[in-house]
Amino acid sequence: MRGRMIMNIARYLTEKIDGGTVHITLIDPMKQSPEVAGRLALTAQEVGSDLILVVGLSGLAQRNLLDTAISIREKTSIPLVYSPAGAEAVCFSFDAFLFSCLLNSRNAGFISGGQSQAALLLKRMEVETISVGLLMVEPGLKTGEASNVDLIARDNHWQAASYAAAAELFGMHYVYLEAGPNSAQPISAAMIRAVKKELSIPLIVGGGIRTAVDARRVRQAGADVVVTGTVIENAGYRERLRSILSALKD
Ligand code: 1GP
Repeated sequence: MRGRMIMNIARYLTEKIDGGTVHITLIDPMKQSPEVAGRLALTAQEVGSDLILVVGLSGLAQRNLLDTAISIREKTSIPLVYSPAGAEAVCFSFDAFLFSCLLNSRNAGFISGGQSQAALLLKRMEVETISVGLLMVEPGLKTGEASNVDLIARDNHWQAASYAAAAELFGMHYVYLEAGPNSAQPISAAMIRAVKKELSIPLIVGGGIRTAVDARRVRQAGADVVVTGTVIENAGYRERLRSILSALKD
């Protein structure tokens, strides 16, 4: 059963980052039942993941979100955060909300439109929000297509660093470099280094991180926070996740 603690998630993350690289386990509620989502989150916690991030993509049903949040909360005690796409599905069984702006989308709905639908609700509920400047890098895959992104080329380090610097100047708390869920490879170490060099806010990196080698490379290049999703959906996920965690935390 989840030992419930009122916690400031921004402070929790800052302290964790000060102590090393943070790992986030991403769960898409549309990919499995709430029961299974709870079990996956428990495994993530057992192998040392620092936080569970539930993503609300278009088409997510309110009921599914609620049941997934309840199931994860019942089984885990690490922070549980929700990243809503808008106001289509929102529930307040979370410790904080990621308030993300997809900076390189061509569609204003992904930059501020969806966010504005949820903003007043989040303010009135007085929940903690953490603002994130999200940057989609090649290949982007389905998520990149669905969000009509002007993808940053894998080797265009200057463009990635420029967007990241803009996020910082906008006052965002984090920059998130995303290669797209299930990407064949993670963001390159060279791009991570180039972005990190220009930033004084923490850097999150995700997409295509499957192995300890990937995780170590991303960490050594300068990622403060590493996000994995797909790895937990496949057979043998406990061991895979365990080796990713040891590459991040050793
Ligand atoms: C995290 O969206 C990604 O940033 C998830 O990517 O599924 O490839 O781990 P993977």
